[in-house]
Amino acid sequence: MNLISNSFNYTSQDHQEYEHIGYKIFNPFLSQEGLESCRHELDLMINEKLQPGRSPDEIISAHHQEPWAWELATHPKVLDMIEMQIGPNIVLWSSHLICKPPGSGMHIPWHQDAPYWNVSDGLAAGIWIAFDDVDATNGGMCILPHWHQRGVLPIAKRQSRLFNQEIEPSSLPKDIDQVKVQYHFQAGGMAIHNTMIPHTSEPNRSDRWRRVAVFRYVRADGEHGPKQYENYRTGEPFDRKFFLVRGEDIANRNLPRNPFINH
Ligand SMILES: O=C(O)CCC(=O)C(=O)O
Repeated sequence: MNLISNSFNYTSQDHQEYEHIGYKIFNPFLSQEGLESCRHELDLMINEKLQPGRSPDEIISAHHQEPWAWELATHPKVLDMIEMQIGPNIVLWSSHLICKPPGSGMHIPWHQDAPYWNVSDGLAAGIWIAFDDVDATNGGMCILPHWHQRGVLPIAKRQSRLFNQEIEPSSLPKDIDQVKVQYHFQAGGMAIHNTMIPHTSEPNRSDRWRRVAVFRYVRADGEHGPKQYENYRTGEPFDRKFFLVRGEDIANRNLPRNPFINH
């Protein structure tokens, strides 16, 4: 099966635009059969495998367990794009399925990714894939174009389990509603955003699902900080793992290459 649309090709012009504006949207990205297959797998995960009581917008690093997510995150066309961003030695370190059910799902405050993670900032990259049509009403994302060039913005603490910090509101533009870009996606579309670009998303206020996957990568010689996640099926904690998905283990960390093979 062709997971990814034949029309998707990350060119050097796309890359220049991404570096300049700080984000870039590709629509379509998944092929029709790829989209259907991913949606089928997501339905199984949400309806049959998810630990009762766990929210479907907090499924973190399920690529350790779900071959379809691994296959998508490590697809050669995806890695070709990531290689243009961070070089040839690529580590996959996180996936997040942020599936906001109709009339629910979390509010994600304005934040920059890099200061939030304990992995290298300038050396990291990510990809955001929509499995449903996504817009302002069903919890779509907003970003501030060009703001990746402004360095780390002041941070305010916030009471929340998953996002316990946000950009200090006074550091955001006064005319934010005019300058922010609201993502409008058709199901199967994909976006990349610079790890320093401020972004946010609202709860899903519509009667439609908003299912999205975010995969994150870092260079093999970048900072690989520790963190614990919870198994989405059982709630059991497990350590963040760094998989070398392309290139060489240049920092000699004995990185595993695949979660489905015993190393
Ligand atoms: O998908 C969203 O709602 C927000 C995603 C996000 O914050 C991220 O990709 O860092």
